[in-house]
Amino acid sequence: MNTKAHILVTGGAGFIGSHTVDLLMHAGYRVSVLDNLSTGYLTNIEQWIDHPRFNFVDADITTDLTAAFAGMVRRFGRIERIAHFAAQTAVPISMDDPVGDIQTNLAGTARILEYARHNKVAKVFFASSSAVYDDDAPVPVSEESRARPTSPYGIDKLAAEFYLDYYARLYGLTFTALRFMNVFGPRQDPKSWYSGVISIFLERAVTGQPITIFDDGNQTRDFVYVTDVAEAVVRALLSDAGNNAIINIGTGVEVTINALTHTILELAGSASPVRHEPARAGDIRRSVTTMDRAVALLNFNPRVELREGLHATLAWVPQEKTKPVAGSGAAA
Ligand code: UD2
Repeated sequence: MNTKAHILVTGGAGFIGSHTVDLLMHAGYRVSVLDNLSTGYLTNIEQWIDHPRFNFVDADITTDLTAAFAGMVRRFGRIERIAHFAAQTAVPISMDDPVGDIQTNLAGTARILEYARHNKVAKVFFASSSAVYDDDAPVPVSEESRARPTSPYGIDKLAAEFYLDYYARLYGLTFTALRFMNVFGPRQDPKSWYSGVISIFLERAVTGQPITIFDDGNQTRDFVYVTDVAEAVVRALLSDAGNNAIINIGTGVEVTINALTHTILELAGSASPVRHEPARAGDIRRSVTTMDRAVALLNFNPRVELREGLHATLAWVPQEKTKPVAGSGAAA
Protein backbone atom coordinates (compact mmCIF):
# COMPACT_ATOMS: atom_id res chain seq x y z
CA MET A 1 0.00 0.00 0.00
CA ASN A 2 1.29 3.43 -0.91
CA THR A 3 1.28 5.45 2.30
CA LYS A 4 1.43 8.65 0.28
CA ALA A 5 -1.84 7.95 -1.55
CA HIS A 6 -4.19 10.88 -2.09
CA ILE A 7 -7.51 10.29 -0.37
CA LEU A 8 -10.65 12.39 -0.64
CA VAL A 9 -12.93 12.52 2.39
CA THR A 10 -16.27 14.16 1.58
CA GLY A 11 -17.92 15.45 4.73
CA GLY A 12 -14.51 15.34 6.38
CA ALA A 13 -15.30 18.27 8.70
CA GLY A 14 -18.23 16.37 10.18
CA PHE A 15 -18.52 14.05 13.15
CA ILE A 16 -17.40 10.65 11.82
CA GLY A 17 -15.62 12.11 8.78
CA SER A 18 -13.23 14.22 10.87
CA HIS A 19 -12.23 11.24 13.04
CA THR A 20 -11.50 9.35 9.82
CA VAL A 21 -9.38 12.29 8.63
CA ASP A 22 -7.41 12.13 11.90
CA LEU A 23 -6.55 8.45 11.31
CA LEU A 24 -5.58 9.03 7.67
CA MET A 25 -3.40 12.02 8.52
CA HIS A 26 -1.67 10.16 11.36
CA ALA A 27 -1.00 7.30 8.94
CA GLY A 28 0.78 9.60 6.49
CA TYR A 29 -1.75 9.95 3.67
CA ARG A 30 -2.40 13.06 1.65
CA VAL A 31 -5.96 14.06 2.44
CA SER A 32 -8.38 16.35 0.66
CA VAL A 33 -11.54 17.22 2.57
CA LEU A 34 -14.58 18.38 0.64
CA ASP A 35 -17.20 19.89 2.94
CA ASN A 36 -19.67 22.77 2.73
CA LEU A 37 -19.63 23.21 6.54
CA SER A 38 -23.42 22.97 6.66
CA THR A 39 -23.27 20.64 9.66
CA GLY A 40 -19.50 20.15 9.90
CA TYR A 41 -17.14 22.51 11.72
CA LEU A 42 -13.71 23.81 10.78
CA THR A 43 -12.78 23.30 14.43
CA ASN A 44 -13.08 19.52 13.85
CA ILE A 45 -10.17 19.69 11.40
CA GLU A 46 -8.31 22.78 12.59
CA GLN A 47 -5.44 20.55 13.78
CA TRP A 48 -4.66 19.79 10.11
CA ILE A 49 -5.53 23.02 8.33
CA ASP A 50 -1.92 24.16 7.85
CA HIS A 51 -0.45 20.69 7.33
CA PRO A 52 1.35 20.22 3.99
CA ARG A 53 -0.44 16.90 3.42
CA PHE A 54 -3.89 18.41 4.04
CA ASN A 55 -6.19 20.25 1.68
CA PHE A 56 -9.58 21.70 2.63
CA VAL A 57 -12.06 22.49 -0.14
CA ASP A 58 -15.28 24.32 0.72
CA ALA A 59 -17.72 22.84 -1.78
CA ASP A 60 -21.22 21.40 -1.87
CA ILE A 61 -21.88 17.92 -3.29
CA THR A 62 -25.15 19.10 -4.80
CA THR A 63 -23.22 21.33 -7.23
CA ASP A 64 -20.89 20.73 -10.16
CA LEU A 65 -17.59 19.68 -8.59
CA THR A 66 -15.39 19.79 -11.68
CA ALA A 67 -13.34 22.75 -10.44
CA ALA A 68 -13.11 21.36 -6.90
CA PHE A 69 -11.82 17.98 -8.12
CA ALA A 70 -9.35 19.67 -10.48
CA GLY A 71 -7.98 21.76 -7.62
CA MET A 72 -7.45 18.68 -5.46
CA VAL A 73 -5.67 16.85 -8.26
CA ARG A 74 -3.43 19.87 -8.91
CA ARG A 75 -2.51 19.91 -5.23
CA PHE A 76 -1.88 16.21 -4.50
CA GLY A 77 -2.19 14.30 -7.80
CA ARG A 78 -4.74 11.68 -8.77
CA ILE A 79 -7.42 10.86 -6.18
CA GLU A 80 -6.83 7.20 -5.39
CA ARG A 81 -9.57 6.47 -2.85
CA ILE A 82 -12.71 8.26 -1.66
CA ALA A 83 -14.48 8.08 1.71
CA HIS A 84 -17.94 9.53 1.12
CA PHE A 85 -19.63 10.91 4.23
CA ALA A 86 -21.05 14.18 2.91
CA ALA A 87 -24.79 14.01 3.47
CA GLN A 88 -27.88 15.54 4.95
CA THR A 89 -27.79 13.53 8.18
CA ALA A 90 -31.05 14.35 9.96
CA VAL A 91 -33.88 11.90 9.51
CA PRO A 92 -36.61 14.44 10.44
CA ILE A 93 -35.27 16.96 7.90
CA SER A 94 -35.46 14.28 5.21
CA MET A 95 -39.14 13.85 6.06
CA ASP A 96 -39.80 17.58 5.70
CA ASP A 97 -37.78 17.86 2.49
CA PRO A 98 -37.52 14.56 0.61
CA VAL A 99 -36.51 16.31 -2.61
CA GLY A 100 -33.62 18.04 -0.88
CA ASP A 101 -32.58 14.74 0.66
CA ILE A 102 -32.52 13.11 -2.77
CA GLN A 103 -30.39 15.94 -4.10
CA THR A 104 -27.83 15.73 -1.31
CA ASN A 105 -27.79 12.08 -0.32
CA LEU A 106 -28.60 10.33 -3.59
CA ALA A 107 -27.59 12.70 -6.40
CA GLY A 108 -24.56 13.78 -4.35
CA THR A 109 -23.47 10.15 -4.11
CA ALA A 110 -24.06 9.59 -7.83
CA ARG A 111 -21.84 12.61 -8.51
CA ILE A 112 -19.04 11.05 -6.46
CA LEU A 113 -19.52 7.69 -8.21
CA GLU A 114 -19.38 9.31 -11.64
CA TYR A 115 -16.08 10.91 -10.72
CA ALA A 116 -14.80 7.58 -9.37
CA ARG A 117 -15.66 5.69 -12.53
CA HIS A 118 -14.22 8.25 -14.93
CA ASN A 119 -11.04 8.69 -12.93
CA LYS A 120 -10.25 5.10 -12.00
CA VAL A 121 -10.57 5.63 -8.25
CA ALA A 122 -9.43 2.35 -6.64
CA LYS A 123 -12.10 2.17 -3.94
CA VAL A 124 -15.06 4.12 -2.60
CA PHE A 125 -16.24 3.86 1.00
CA PHE A 126 -19.88 4.82 1.60
CA ALA A 127 -21.39 5.84 4.94
CA SER A 128 -24.73 4.06 5.11
CA SER A 129 -27.08 3.66 8.03
CA SER A 130 -29.15 1.21 10.04
CA ALA A 131 -32.04 3.49 9.01
CA VAL A 132 -32.32 1.30 5.87
CA TYR A 133 -33.89 -1.50 7.94
CA ASP A 134 -37.53 -2.18 8.58
CA ASP A 135 -38.68 -0.78 11.92
CA ASP A 136 -40.18 -4.17 12.67
CA ALA A 137 -37.03 -6.13 11.81
CA PRO A 138 -36.41 -8.73 14.51
CA VAL A 139 -33.32 -8.02 16.62
CA PRO A 140 -30.46 -8.46 16.30
CA VAL A 141 -30.54 -7.04 12.76
CA SER A 142 -28.17 -8.62 10.28
CA GLU A 143 -27.31 -7.45 6.79
CA GLU A 144 -29.82 -10.06 5.61
CA SER A 145 -32.64 -8.44 7.58
CA ARG A 146 -35.31 -6.82 5.48
CA ALA A 147 -34.40 -3.35 4.25
CA ARG A 148 -37.57 -1.27 4.22
CA PRO A 149 -36.76 2.30 5.22
CA THR A 150 -39.23 4.40 7.17
CA SER A 151 -37.81 7.74 6.08
CA PRO A 152 -36.55 9.45 2.93
CA TYR A 153 -33.13 9.46 4.61
CA GLY A 154 -33.18 5.66 4.84
CA ILE A 155 -34.58 5.33 1.32
CA ASP A 156 -31.80 7.49 -0.11
CA LYS A 157 -29.08 5.62 1.80
CA LEU A 158 -30.48 2.32 0.51
CA ALA A 159 -30.81 3.64 -3.03
CA ALA A 160 -27.21 4.87 -2.87
CA GLU A 161 -26.13 1.34 -1.90
CA PHE A 162 -27.88 0.08 -5.04
CA TYR A 163 -25.94 2.65 -7.06
CA LEU A 164 -22.68 1.34 -5.59
CA ASP A 165 -23.62 -2.20 -6.53
CA TYR A 166 -24.65 -1.06 -10.01
CA TYR A 167 -21.36 0.76 -10.57
CA ALA A 168 -19.47 -2.30 -9.33
CA ARG A 169 -21.26 -4.57 -11.80
CA LEU A 170 -21.20 -2.23 -14.76
CA TYR A 171 -17.92 -0.40 -14.37
CA GLY A 172 -15.86 -2.59 -12.04
CA LEU A 173 -15.98 -0.02 -9.22
CA THR A 174 -14.81 -1.35 -5.85
CA PHE A 175 -16.69 -0.19 -2.76
CA THR A 176 -17.56 -0.95 0.84
CA ALA A 177 -20.74 0.38 2.46
CA LEU A 178 -20.94 0.39 6.24
CA ARG A 179 -24.36 0.65 7.87
CA PHE A 180 -23.75 2.48 11.14
CA MET A 181 -25.76 1.80 14.27
CA ASN A 182 -25.91 4.65 16.86
CA VAL A 183 -22.50 6.29 16.69
CA PHE A 184 -21.43 8.54 19.59
CA GLY A 185 -18.36 10.41 20.74
CA PRO A 186 -16.58 13.76 20.71
CA ARG A 187 -17.62 16.22 17.96
CA GLN A 188 -21.19 14.96 17.78
CA ASP A 189 -23.19 18.16 17.76
CA PRO A 190 -25.63 18.32 20.71
CA LYS A 191 -27.27 21.52 19.50
CA SER A 192 -30.37 20.33 17.66
CA TRP A 193 -33.44 18.42 18.75
CA TYR A 194 -32.61 15.62 16.32
CA SER A 195 -29.10 15.13 17.69
CA GLY A 196 -28.10 11.71 18.98
CA VAL A 197 -29.35 10.92 22.47
CA ILE A 198 -25.88 10.68 24.02
CA SER A 199 -24.75 14.11 22.89
CA ILE A 200 -28.00 15.63 24.19
CA PHE A 201 -27.91 13.85 27.55
CA LEU A 202 -24.22 14.61 28.19
CA GLU A 203 -24.69 18.30 27.57
CA ARG A 204 -27.76 18.36 29.78
CA ALA A 205 -26.03 16.42 32.54
CA VAL A 206 -23.03 18.75 32.50
CA THR A 207 -25.16 21.89 32.61
CA GLY A 208 -27.66 20.51 35.14
CA GLN A 209 -30.61 20.82 32.77
CA PRO A 210 -33.43 18.27 32.91
CA ILE A 211 -33.05 15.08 30.90
CA THR A 212 -36.11 13.89 28.99
CA ILE A 213 -36.51 10.18 28.40
CA PHE A 214 -39.13 9.39 25.80
CA ASP A 215 -41.34 6.42 26.65
CA ASP A 216 -40.45 4.16 29.61
CA GLY A 217 -36.71 4.14 28.87
CA ASN A 218 -36.59 0.39 28.33
CA GLN A 219 -36.10 0.86 24.59
CA THR A 220 -32.64 -0.18 23.45
CA ARG A 221 -29.91 0.94 21.07
CA ASP A 222 -26.47 -0.31 20.00
CA PHE A 223 -24.03 2.53 20.75
CA VAL A 224 -20.67 2.38 18.99
CA TYR A 225 -17.80 4.77 19.70
CA VAL A 226 -16.69 7.03 16.89
CA THR A 227 -12.99 6.09 16.83
CA ASP A 228 -13.93 2.41 16.48
CA VAL A 229 -16.17 3.38 13.58
CA ALA A 230 -13.38 5.44 11.98
CA GLU A 231 -11.04 2.45 12.26
CA ALA A 232 -13.55 0.25 10.46
CA VAL A 233 -13.89 2.90 7.75
CA VAL A 234 -10.13 3.18 7.27
CA ARG A 235 -9.69 -0.59 7.15
CA ALA A 236 -12.37 -0.91 4.48
CA LEU A 237 -11.13 2.12 2.55
CA LEU A 238 -7.44 1.23 2.40
CA SER A 239 -7.55 -2.52 1.90
CA ASP A 240 -9.49 -5.15 0.02
CA ALA A 241 -11.36 -5.99 3.22
CA GLY A 242 -15.08 -5.91 2.64
CA ASN A 243 -14.76 -5.36 -1.09
CA ASN A 244 -18.21 -4.79 -2.62
CA ALA A 245 -19.88 -5.70 0.66
CA ILE A 246 -22.45 -4.02 2.88
CA ILE A 247 -21.61 -4.41 6.56
CA ASN A 248 -23.34 -3.37 9.80
CA ILE A 249 -21.11 -1.52 12.23
CA GLY A 250 -22.11 -1.57 15.89
CA THR A 251 -21.07 -3.41 19.02
CA GLY A 252 -23.67 -6.18 19.31
CA VAL A 253 -24.43 -4.84 22.81
CA GLU A 254 -28.00 -3.77 23.51
CA VAL A 255 -28.31 -0.90 26.01
CA THR A 256 -31.52 0.54 27.46
CA ILE A 257 -31.96 4.31 27.54
CA ASN A 258 -32.55 4.02 31.31
CA ALA A 259 -29.17 2.33 31.82
CA LEU A 260 -27.52 4.88 29.56
CA THR A 261 -29.06 7.76 31.53
CA HIS A 262 -27.93 6.26 34.82
CA THR A 263 -24.33 5.89 33.61
CA ILE A 264 -24.23 9.42 32.19
CA LEU A 265 -25.53 11.01 35.39
CA GLU A 266 -23.07 9.00 37.45
CA LEU A 267 -20.05 9.81 35.26
CA ALA A 268 -20.97 13.50 35.10
CA GLY A 269 -21.69 13.63 38.85
CA SER A 270 -24.88 15.31 37.78
CA ALA A 271 -28.11 15.96 39.64
CA SER A 272 -30.06 16.74 36.47
CA PRO A 273 -33.70 15.80 37.01
CA VAL A 274 -34.98 13.00 34.77
CA ARG A 275 -38.48 13.24 33.39
CA HIS A 276 -40.45 11.04 31.03
CA GLU A 277 -42.44 12.05 28.00
CA PRO A 278 -44.56 9.94 25.66
CA ALA A 279 -42.74 7.86 23.05
CA ARG A 280 -41.40 9.81 20.07
CA ALA A 281 -43.44 9.13 16.94
CA GLY A 282 -41.81 6.48 14.79
CA ASP A 283 -39.23 5.42 17.41
CA ILE A 284 -38.18 1.80 17.25
CA ARG A 285 -38.25 -0.24 20.44
CA ARG A 286 -35.11 -2.34 20.14
CA SER A 287 -32.01 -1.98 17.98
CA VAL A 288 -28.82 -4.02 18.01
CA THR A 289 -26.74 -5.60 15.29
CA THR A 290 -25.19 -8.98 14.71
CA MET A 291 -21.40 -8.79 14.46
CA ASP A 292 -20.67 -11.80 12.23
CA ARG A 293 -20.05 -10.01 8.96
CA ALA A 294 -18.05 -7.13 10.47
CA VAL A 295 -15.82 -9.65 12.24
CA ALA A 296 -15.49 -11.96 9.23
CA LEU A 297 -14.82 -9.29 6.60
CA LEU A 298 -13.19 -6.46 8.56
CA ASN A 299 -11.92 -8.27 11.65
CA PHE A 300 -13.87 -5.55 13.45
CA ASN A 301 -13.80 -5.70 17.23
CA PRO A 302 -14.85 -2.45 18.87
CA ARG A 303 -12.31 -1.52 21.51
CA VAL A 304 -14.06 1.26 23.40
CA GLU A 305 -16.82 0.16 25.73
CA LEU A 306 -19.80 2.40 26.38
CA ARG A 307 -18.65 3.61 29.79
CA GLU A 308 -15.15 4.44 28.56
CA GLY A 309 -16.54 6.16 25.48
CA LEU A 310 -18.95 8.22 27.58
CA HIS A 311 -16.08 9.22 29.84
CA ALA A 312 -14.01 10.38 26.87
CA THR A 313 -16.96 12.23 25.35
CA LEU A 314 -17.69 13.93 28.65
CA ALA A 315 -14.14 15.28 28.68
CA TRP A 316 -14.88 16.94 25.35
CA VAL A 317 -18.24 18.53 26.25
CA PRO A 318 -17.00 21.60 28.23
CA GLN A 319 -14.25 22.30 25.65
CA GLU A 320 -16.95 22.28 22.99
CA LYS A 321 -18.66 25.22 24.71
CA THR A 322 -15.56 27.40 24.68
CA LYS A 323 -14.39 26.50 21.19
CA PRO A 324 -13.48 29.44 18.95
CA VAL A 325 -15.78 30.58 16.19
CA ALA A 326 -15.10 28.46 13.07
CA GLY A 327 -12.44 30.02 10.90
CA SER A 328 -11.36 32.60 13.48
CA GLY A 329 -8.00 30.90 13.78
CA ALA A 330 -7.95 31.57 17.54
CA ALA A 331 -6.36 28.95 19.75
CA ALA A 332 -8.77 26.77 21.70
C1 UD2 B 1 -32.22 7.47 14.75
C2 UD2 B 1 -32.60 8.78 14.15
C3 UD2 B 1 -34.09 8.85 14.08
C4 UD2 B 1 -34.66 7.63 13.31
C5 UD2 B 1 -34.06 6.33 13.81
C6 UD2 B 1 -34.31 5.18 12.84
C7 UD2 B 1 -30.88 10.31 14.83
C8 UD2 B 1 -30.45 11.32 15.83
N1 UD2 B 1 -32.10 9.80 15.02
O1 UD2 B 1 -32.91 7.48 15.94
O2 UD2 B 1 -34.47 10.07 13.48
O3 UD2 B 1 -34.42 7.74 11.96
O4 UD2 B 1 -32.64 6.43 13.94
O5 UD2 B 1 -33.86 4.01 13.40
O6 UD2 B 1 -30.18 10.01 13.90
N2 UD2 B 1 -34.19 9.65 23.38
C9 UD2 B 1 -34.67 10.12 24.59
N3 UD2 B 1 -34.53 11.45 24.87
C10 UD2 B 1 -33.95 12.34 24.00
C11 UD2 B 1 -33.47 11.85 22.76
C12 UD2 B 1 -33.62 10.50 22.49
O7 UD2 B 1 -35.22 9.37 25.40
O8 UD2 B 1 -33.83 13.52 24.34
C13 UD2 B 1 -34.34 8.22 23.09
C14 UD2 B 1 -35.14 7.99 21.84
O9 UD2 B 1 -36.50 7.93 22.14
C15 UD2 B 1 -34.59 6.66 21.37
C16 UD2 B 1 -33.13 6.67 21.86
O10 UD2 B 1 -33.06 7.68 22.84
O11 UD2 B 1 -35.28 5.61 21.97
C17 UD2 B 1 -32.13 6.96 20.79
O12 UD2 B 1 -32.49 8.15 20.12
P1 UD2 B 1 -31.60 8.79 18.94
O13 UD2 B 1 -32.39 9.91 18.35
O14 UD2 B 1 -30.25 9.08 19.45
O15 UD2 B 1 -31.40 7.61 17.90
P2 UD2 B 1 -32.51 6.68 17.18
O16 UD2 B 1 -31.81 5.42 16.88
O17 UD2 B 1 -33.74 6.59 17.95
